[in-house]
Amino acid sequence: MALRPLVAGNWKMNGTKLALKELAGMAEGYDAGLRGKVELMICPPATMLYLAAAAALGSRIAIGAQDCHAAASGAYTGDLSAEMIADCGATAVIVGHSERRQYHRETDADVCAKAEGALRAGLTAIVCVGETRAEREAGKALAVVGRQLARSVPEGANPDNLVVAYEPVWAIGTGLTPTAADVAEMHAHMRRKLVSRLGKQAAGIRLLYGGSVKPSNAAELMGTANVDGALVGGASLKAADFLAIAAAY
Ligand code: G2H
Repeated sequence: MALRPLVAGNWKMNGTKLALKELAGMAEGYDAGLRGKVELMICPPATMLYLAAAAALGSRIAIGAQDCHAAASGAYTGDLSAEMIADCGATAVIVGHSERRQYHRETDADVCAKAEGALRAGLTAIVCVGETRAEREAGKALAVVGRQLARSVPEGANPDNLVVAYEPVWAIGTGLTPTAADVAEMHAHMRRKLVSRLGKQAAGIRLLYGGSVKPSNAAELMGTANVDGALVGGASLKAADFLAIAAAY
């Protein structure tokens, strides 16, 4: 079954509201011919969520956040709940990105709690998983990612509220990418794990590849079995690059 592809841009900690002009360029290109083929999403910094959601209105480019707190509200200075993100007009949130796991020491249990928060607030959770270079070289990539999936994906996940992004840590922002065969092997593994846990419906959960996706490698990655889209970092900051990746479908 071919799923409707999703190309999501993760702007990370880049940009001020001036960057919204890139979003306008993306909306223009999307409406000019891509809309029927692929879903687009931009995940800007939280400071831009409200403005981005308002700017994206009408273009049907979805807006997502890059992280959320697990709780709905409370004394958590500096944090944002999934409910607040939804209140901005966003429809999704990335959880468990390796930069959060690495720099904020987030565990699989933390990621699962955040994903539960996302589902509670009616958002789609984009759960990120991926092995380090040492884990891949030790032949442990499939086991590591299988374990992350088992522990990070919440009960109640389904194709309408869950997207999984496979992002090998060693490929993020480095220009390195795994071979298409490695990506195919990992995505087939993730699909099997999700189906065995969540049942046949998990065939409809979109599995994105992320890590140094750019216009020059998008077609090969996107043409790989069980790759239902991309999570794009650096190359999502400019409308021309992001649209070229989306057009690779
Ligand atoms: C991986 C990816 C976006 P980049 O983090 O999530 O970033 O495409 O810059 O490697």
